[in-house]
Amino acid sequence: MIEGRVTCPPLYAVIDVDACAHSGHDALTVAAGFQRAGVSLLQIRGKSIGAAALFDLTRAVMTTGNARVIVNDRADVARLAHAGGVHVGQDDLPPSDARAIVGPEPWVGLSTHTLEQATQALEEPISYLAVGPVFDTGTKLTGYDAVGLDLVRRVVGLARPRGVPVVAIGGITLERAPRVLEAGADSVCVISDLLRGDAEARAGKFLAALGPNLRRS
Ligand code: TZP
Ligand code: MG
Repeated sequence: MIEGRVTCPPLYAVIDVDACAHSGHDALTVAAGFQRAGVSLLQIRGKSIGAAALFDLTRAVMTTGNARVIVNDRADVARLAHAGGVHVGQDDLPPSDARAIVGPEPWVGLSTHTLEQATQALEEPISYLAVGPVFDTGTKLTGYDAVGLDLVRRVVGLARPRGVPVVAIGGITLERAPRVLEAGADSVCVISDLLRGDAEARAGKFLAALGPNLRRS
């Protein structure tokens, strides 16, 4: 069961607290810069921080612009922060439980890594479906090999008739991003390549490269 159809913009930027620290960026500054650049969908990912710090960062990011802010892993934090949604993985609370916590309006996104997981995901009350890692990435050890653009195409083939947007993640660079949308993904979800140099300028380059003409090719 899908709760309601949503539209994902071509760029879904993830503010990963650890990736920001490792590259010398301040997470809140990055979030503000992304929003100035025009990013309208953000995820806050804080694997090494506690729930209180994740809540504080989420609330702070929500005051720096109008982007929809999705909280990684923690439906409780998303609800308490009145965030725009929660993103869960295969080992987190199942989407039905996350949905029960956040309620009907906020988005619930789910990570998948195989065609079987994607098929199962479409029976869940999700707003969008993520698939990856599309390419090799140093950011997260998912335990899965890179799935490639072929799985993206297959998942899009399953999800589009159901009206569920597909978000592709993993190893997506500025150079690769247009090909990912050409494969049918609605959005590219990016962590590390957005932190190369000036994050605001990098986000602007992604947005310029991912013109509306490339969506839903
Ligand atoms: N899930 C699958 S790959 C990945 C996540 C969270 C990491 C993506 O990071 P990057 O730096 O954009 O490859
Ligand atoms: Mg998770």
